[in-house]
Amino acid sequence: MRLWKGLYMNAYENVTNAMPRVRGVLLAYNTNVDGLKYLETNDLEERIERVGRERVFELVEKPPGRIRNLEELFAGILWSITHGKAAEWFVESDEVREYLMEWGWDELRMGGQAGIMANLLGGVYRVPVVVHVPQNTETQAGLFMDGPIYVPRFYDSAFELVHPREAVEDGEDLIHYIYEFPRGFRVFEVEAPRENRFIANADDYNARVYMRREFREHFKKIAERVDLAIISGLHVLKERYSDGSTYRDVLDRVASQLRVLNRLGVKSHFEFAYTASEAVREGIIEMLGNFTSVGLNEVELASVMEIVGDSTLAEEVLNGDLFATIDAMNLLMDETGIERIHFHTYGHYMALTRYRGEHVRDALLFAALAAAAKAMHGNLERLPQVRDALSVPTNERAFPLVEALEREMDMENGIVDMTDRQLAFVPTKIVASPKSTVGIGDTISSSAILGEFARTL
Ligand code: 8BR
Ligand code: GLC
Repeated sequence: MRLWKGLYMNAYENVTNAMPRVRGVLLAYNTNVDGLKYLETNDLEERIERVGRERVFELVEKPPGRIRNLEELFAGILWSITHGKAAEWFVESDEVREYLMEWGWDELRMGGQAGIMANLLGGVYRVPVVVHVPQNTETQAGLFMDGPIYVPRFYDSAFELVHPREAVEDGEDLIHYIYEFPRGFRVFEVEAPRENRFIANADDYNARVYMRREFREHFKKIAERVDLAIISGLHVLKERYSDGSTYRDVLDRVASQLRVLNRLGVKSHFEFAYTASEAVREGIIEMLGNFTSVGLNEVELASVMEIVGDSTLAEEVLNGDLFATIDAMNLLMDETGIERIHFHTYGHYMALTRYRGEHVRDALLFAALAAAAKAMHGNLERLPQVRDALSVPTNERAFPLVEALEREMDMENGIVDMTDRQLAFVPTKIVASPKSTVGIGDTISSSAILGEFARTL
């Protein structure tokens, strides 16, 4: 498939040439510290034996979805390994938090969608970004790369944007303990069917989508500095909190900020993440029409279909059925009125848009290069790393899907023209032994929306 090689090269050039046109991107709300640990079989088995192997295995069958003791912590880790699936549970016990801190990490990294995108867009792509950082402690601030990355600071009514390292404050380190394992990783009789991670989330701020005062009181001044906003972090919302407030209070605040963005003509992208609560998911779907764009993976699209479609369609999406996935994207667009839906899965991405143009496909190709570079290096530091990903082979397993789309929908060069919509499809680059997987989804979605948007300026 020589075609894709040429398309990939052009896409890289087109997108990187256009990026300097972007004046600013707002990234909110979740920024935290990720403590990454690459699991080791012996260490993990010993720890599980110590808390009681039998009990832990029982809990894997009935996953509690939160962590109140060590048995639940290890059940979460084992559940992820057994299924090869990502999961994120809250740590509700101080004792477990202490244990996690002592167990430690191999590497501290920027975490949270907003934080990860800030380093990518500002630090690697050099596009100015304003980022929401709930607790800008020394550890947190130290994880920001150099570059045009800013947090707002207000003095009375005066306002300035400074790099997070110039705005360090006292506060709590919001640590998410990330346990990464490779495909084939073994613990006792369990073997991981694919690489993934389990997250033990010990963070009381992002859990409630904490919004800093500057963002609540001066949002308009911040919004005036940007032409694109990427919103994330709502997936962790609970239906009700102990002080009587609910997820609705948070969604209302987000909706009012969205109105400000829309009035100012700022384009907005919502980055979906797996949202356990159905009520919260429904609340988010109701708001989607006020965004320009949404990004999601197969698990997330299926979970949305449970609400706007039916469980059969959800199941088909989850099983990777291409045409069912396209139906689901169309249905989501019908139901919400949103202009752009970007779907990513292992091996290919699609974008359904209410407008046309090769820039949509090019942005997906650029995003696939960024994802491959991220998988290869764990942390992206320089734009040439993205360029180097051109040498990673294009995923041949997606070629039958390309042929099916060419046959059934007259796709040409990755683009399907529909009466009032366009579908772009790209086979991606897959790195054989990825360093880690956390943050790749964020890299894909933010690179694609930025890459596409830059070319419209
Ligand atoms: P989510 O976390 O939103 O699911 O995004 C993860 C994405 O990372 C997948 O959809 C897939 O496209 C990409 N990815 C994974 Br996982 N492993 C990869 C690899 N080894 N090379 C390139 N992309 C990968
Ligand atoms: C979630 C996690 C965070 C991680 C991010 C990566 O937001 O809470 O720790 O960095 O996902 O996508």
